[in-house]
Amino acid sequence: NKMLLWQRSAYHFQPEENWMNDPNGVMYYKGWYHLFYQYNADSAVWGNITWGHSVSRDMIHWLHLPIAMFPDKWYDENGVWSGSATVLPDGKVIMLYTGSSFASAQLQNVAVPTNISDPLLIDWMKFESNPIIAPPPGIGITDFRDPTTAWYFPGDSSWRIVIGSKDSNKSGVSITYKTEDFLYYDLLPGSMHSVAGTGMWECIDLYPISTDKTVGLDTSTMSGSGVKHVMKVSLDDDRHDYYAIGSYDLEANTWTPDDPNIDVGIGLRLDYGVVYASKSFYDPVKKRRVLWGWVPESDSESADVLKGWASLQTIPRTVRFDQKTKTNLLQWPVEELEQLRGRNTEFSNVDLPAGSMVQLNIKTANTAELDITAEFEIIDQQTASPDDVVVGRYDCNTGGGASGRGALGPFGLLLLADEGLSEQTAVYFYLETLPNGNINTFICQDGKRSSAANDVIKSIYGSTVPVLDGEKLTLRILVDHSIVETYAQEGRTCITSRVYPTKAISEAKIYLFNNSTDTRVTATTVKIWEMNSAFNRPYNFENTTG
Ligand code: DQQ
Repeated sequence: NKMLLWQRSAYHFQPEENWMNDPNGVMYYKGWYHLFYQYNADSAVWGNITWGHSVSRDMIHWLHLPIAMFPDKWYDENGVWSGSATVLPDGKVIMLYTGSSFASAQLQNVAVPTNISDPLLIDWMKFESNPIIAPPPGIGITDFRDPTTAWYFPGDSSWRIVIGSKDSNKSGVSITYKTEDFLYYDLLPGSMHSVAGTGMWECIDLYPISTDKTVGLDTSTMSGSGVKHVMKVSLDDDRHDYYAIGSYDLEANTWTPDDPNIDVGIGLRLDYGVVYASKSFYDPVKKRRVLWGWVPESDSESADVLKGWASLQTIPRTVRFDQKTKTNLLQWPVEELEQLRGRNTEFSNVDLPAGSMVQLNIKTANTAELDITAEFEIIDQQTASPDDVVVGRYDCNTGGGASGRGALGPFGLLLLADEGLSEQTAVYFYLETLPNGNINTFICQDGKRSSAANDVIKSIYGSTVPVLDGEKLTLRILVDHSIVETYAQEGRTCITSRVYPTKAISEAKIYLFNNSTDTRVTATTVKIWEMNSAFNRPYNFENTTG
């Protein structure tokens, strides 16, 4: 089936077949980036979870290795669930993960490489003393999972990890353990942080960021000037990743958000599309923090079974503090992605009067594999009529999408469009005027008309994006068959969604559009690169370079 084959990605990570979910144990080791992932080797639906394993020199081209861990012990018989890697100062690697036991209790375990001189880390050994942590009193046996990377506390020469859970009032909580040897663990009193009403916290990530430098920080960098800590949680109840920027007090083991109104789980989302269960690591080679996220399917389970696979990972993203706004992270595709950029077409100063649409003729028929950057400027900004001035009126999901019309938007791009425009995926800005005259800028991704199929989820995703005085409106969009990833204003707000066109699968068209009622917009520059495919294949053990 041509349509189903088309849906496979050309440069996003995916196994050759079957089901994948969370990224696990991401790290750099002896020249290779390692990605492990929740993997069902038997079918395209979740179940029988093992740890898939792939390696890469650049996080773009991947070589698949044998499965690293199987559910072969009583304590992980029901699945080798998510976990994280810690690379110790002496080079040893510790893998902490959750086993779902034969009785479905969530138990924490340790695995280590059998041979640490093997850069590929093919064979793994589970500790004799597993499980090393069982749910503490007051915590449900099925609400205790996904240990983090450990960080070092020089104060008492021990390591700390956190594990997510919920308490009896359905507050999300992070539970901390300390260990000196990764064999014995002590529960620290209290909870490092908790937020009422957020439910089970899956896949917690806690890491330092620099507020005055652009480099990333090793997970054990705890203090020093300009160090803040990001806490990220994946909310099981609403299936989204949330983060907040705050301070971590290592002595007291408490994390406090900078702004309690946008605490973790109730404020900023890592991605306003479908990304879930993300995890970051520190890359010592390029001194940066890199983040991965699971991108599930939005089609039906039967379609997944038919095509024989399900899920992608996001393009690895560098993540750092936004030194301009000081309120959010900046996420951006790792620079290595740019080596895949091929033929390029550029447009400048495309005039977009209110109600206009301009087709972009690009020098490729391969409109399913693109990297696009675009900048917009508003000319003749209309003052909104008093009727338009209602705070909080606009919302991407209910705002009428790309075809709704307002005084100051929507305007942006139509991608993966077929000849008659019956199929199209729109990425656009929408500006809302507030009573004080300030502007609220939204970035939205409209998949309502992305497919003629009726067994796929078609939504409009998005949120506000900070725009500072004098800034143009900027976008970067990665199109890779069934995935569209949008980064607005250098990655202040990100949206990733899945699309399943039925007609716009060959020679799809691209348009610029401005659907506002009376504002003129200029697309000052639009650059479109055709992307080359990244190889993504089994490791060749006969050839030492893979
Ligand atoms: N996926 C894993 C769990 C985790 C969940 C199981 C998040 O460890 O909480 O496949 O997607």
